[in-house]
Amino acid sequence: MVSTPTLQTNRYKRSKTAFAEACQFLPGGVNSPVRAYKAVGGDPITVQAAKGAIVTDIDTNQYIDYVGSYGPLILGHAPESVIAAITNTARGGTSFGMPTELETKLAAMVVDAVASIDIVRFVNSGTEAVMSAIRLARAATGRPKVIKCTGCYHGHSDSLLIEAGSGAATLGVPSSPGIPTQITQNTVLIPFNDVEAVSGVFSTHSDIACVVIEPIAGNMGCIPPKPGYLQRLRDLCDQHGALLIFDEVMTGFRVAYGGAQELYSMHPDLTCLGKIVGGGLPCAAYGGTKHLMQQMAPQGPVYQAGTLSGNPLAMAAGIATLQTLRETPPYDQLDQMGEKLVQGLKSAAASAGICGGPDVQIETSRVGSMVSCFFSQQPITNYEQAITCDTDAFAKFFIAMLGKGVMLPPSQFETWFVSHAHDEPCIQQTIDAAYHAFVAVSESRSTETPPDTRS
Ligand code: KE4
Repeated sequence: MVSTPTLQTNRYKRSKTAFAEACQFLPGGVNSPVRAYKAVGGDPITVQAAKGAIVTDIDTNQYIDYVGSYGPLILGHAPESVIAAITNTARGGTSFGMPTELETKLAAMVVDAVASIDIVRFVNSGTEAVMSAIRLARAATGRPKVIKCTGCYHGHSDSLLIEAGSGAATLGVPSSPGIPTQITQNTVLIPFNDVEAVSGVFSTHSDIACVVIEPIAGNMGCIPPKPGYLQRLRDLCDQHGALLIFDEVMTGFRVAYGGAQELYSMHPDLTCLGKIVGGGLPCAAYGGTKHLMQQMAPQGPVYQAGTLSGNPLAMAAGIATLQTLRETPPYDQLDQMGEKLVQGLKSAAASAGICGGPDVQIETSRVGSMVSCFFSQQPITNYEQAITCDTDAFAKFFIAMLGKGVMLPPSQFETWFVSHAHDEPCIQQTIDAAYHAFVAVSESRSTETPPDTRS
């Protein structure tokens, strides 16, 4: 009998102590909420260092890492080329508040890689990139409203931290205190992968500035667009004079060198990038046609600025990362390892009696090196379905995998990232761990007392 997985304190003694100390100085002990393990329970692991596919915590436990810093580390942790670029650049200074040739070099690489981008502006986070792209769309169209999908995450700017009101295509209500309804009233929420909902919004609102979307959803687990969905968004935006913004913060350089827009042969008006473009340092970007981007200050009237925007260390890390991706494209290997992982998860679940049973089942999803394992009895194509997943089962799976040396993102609604450093032994070790974790989940369900449904 496999014991119900828990974070045994002896293995994680120093992490537990470190987290308690962090909680004295940081809200919830972290600098980004998902890291606090609220969705899976227990105290988070504190990292000592990482290399390739392996993360080492401060108790010297080692893990095969599928968090990958939530996307930037397509080459794995601390690739030599990136570390050398950062180190060598740092010796010449870390920030100037003045132009450097590194910014132009990375900008030229982004323009070369992403077909829809002629001009690009670097910022420091995906939040800033999407917030700025929406500001530009509103300025360019003279319209206030933004259409976004439930379950798509575009950072924490006020316009985008919203939940659906009653019904599907309604004006959003703030999902966080501190956001005035006057702001969220300009954001219309629709389900992902639902063309009719988009068409309906355009037929009832004539003041839509843009549709902002993750072309492959990565923040409710990995959910690909249905065939034809993205093209219909493109057509509706053209028909109604709105701009189409692809938030490729996660998918940019991840699913193809040219991002999801290359994979699906799409041409958005504005594209937001992040994560990989900075090679693991704080960097993001937004870009589009010359006509649109020349409206950004100081060339045009639309204001956006940033002290560390285009900072030389992030530029150097981004250049080194994109050079590797361009010169030795890893995408075929990432696709093969991703597929091997997904097939292995499905067979491990079946062997553990998870699939097909009356109780816990899994649905897998994958686009390239973006992978999800939903604890669900139905395929997941949007947020409304994703939130029906068995998050308790996922939490047990997460803890059991951690105990077997596999570090997953601590939420059912995060995407797993396979990196170029994840080789066949890594994938096989993950599959073997998953079998034991599925057994633990299955057995914990069979021993749990069923909820008292008589009352
Ligand atoms: P940042 O502001 O966190 O750099 O980027 C926001 C953002 C924008 N667009 C997409 C598609 C994103 O995935 C993100 C951030 N992704 C999350 C992971 N689900 C970051 C992890 C975190 O919040 O700690």
